[in-house]
Amino acid sequence: AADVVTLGESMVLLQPMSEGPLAYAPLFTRSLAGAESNVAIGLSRLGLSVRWISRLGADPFGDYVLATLAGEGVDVSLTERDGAFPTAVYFKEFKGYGDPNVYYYRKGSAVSQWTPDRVDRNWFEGARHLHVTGITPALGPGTADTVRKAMTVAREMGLTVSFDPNLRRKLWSEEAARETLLSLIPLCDVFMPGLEEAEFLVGPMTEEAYGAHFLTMGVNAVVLKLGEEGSIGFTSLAAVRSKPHKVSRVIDTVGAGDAFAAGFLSAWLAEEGENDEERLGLALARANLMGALATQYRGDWEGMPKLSEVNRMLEGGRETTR
Ligand code: KDG
Repeated sequence: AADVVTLGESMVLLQPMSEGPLAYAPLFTRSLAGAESNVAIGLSRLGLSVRWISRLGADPFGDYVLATLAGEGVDVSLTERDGAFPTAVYFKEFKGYGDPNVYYYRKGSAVSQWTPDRVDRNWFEGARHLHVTGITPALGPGTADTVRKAMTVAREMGLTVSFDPNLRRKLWSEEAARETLLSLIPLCDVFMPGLEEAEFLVGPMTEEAYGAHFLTMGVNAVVLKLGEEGSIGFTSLAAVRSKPHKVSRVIDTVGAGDAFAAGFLSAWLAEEGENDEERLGLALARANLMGALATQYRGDWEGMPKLSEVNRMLEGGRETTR
C-alpha cells in the first residue's frame, strides 16, 4: 500500500540547450515535468511509498512518463491511458536572468478530459495521505470537480490531504483561479501557499494574519513559503519560523515548491505523534533544505536528494566525494 497518493498531470519537458529566445533554439534535452509527479519523486527518494494517479495518451511520450516515474520507484499502476487524447508537452525558455518562461502544449490533453465520475476509491485504498495542487483544476472543464471529489473521497476514507495552490496564471483567468482555489482550501488539512499566492487569494496581510486566516477556513496546518527567507508554519497551537538553507547560486526555481512539499510532508507524516512545535520545526527544516537543493539544477526533480543525503546535510555532516 502507498503512504502517499498524488494526482495530476505530468508532461514531457523540452528544455533548450542554450539560453535565448525559444524561437531560435535549435537543440533540446528531454525530461519530465509536473508538480505532483515532482512531489512523488521527492517523496520516493525520501523513502516513502507513493502512488501517482493520472491520465496519459496512448503515445510514446506517455510511455516515457510512465517509465521515468516507475524508474523512480513511484507506483503508476492505476494511471489510465487514453487513445483519443495526447500526453501534454511543455517547454522552458531560459533568458539568462530570472525565472524561465514556460510554454504549455496541454489543451486537450488526456488529463484535461478528467471528470469526477472517474474518481475511484481504489486510488486511496491503504494510503495515509493525498497531495493535490491548484494546477489540475485549471486544466479542463471537469478537472476542478475531479480534484474536489478526490479530496472529499480521500477524507471520507480517513486520509489527510495537503493542497499546494500552485497558481499558474497562464492556465486560467485570475477570477476563475481565485474562486476555485479558495473553494478547495476547506477540503485540505495542510495548506501550503507561497507568500505571493496567499496575497493573490486573500489580499495583503502580515504573515501571522495569513496563518490565522487560512486556519479559520478549516485547515489544520498552514505552511507559508517565503522563498529565500525560509518558511513559517502555523497550527492552532504553534507558529514556527524556519531559517532558509542558503545556496550560493540559483539555477532554476521551477520545482522548488514541489521539493519543499516533499520535504515537508515526509517529516510531517513521520512525526505524527509529536507536539505541533516540534513537528512543524522538523518538517519546515527538511522542506527548506529540499527546496533550496531543487534550485541548483535546470530540471524540476533531478537534483532532489535521497534520505541519507538529507539527514547528513541537516546534521552538518561532510560528503565523501572521492
Ligand atoms: O512546479 C513545477 C511545475 O510547474 C512544472 O513541473 C510544470 O506541472 C507543471 C505546471 O503545470 O506548471
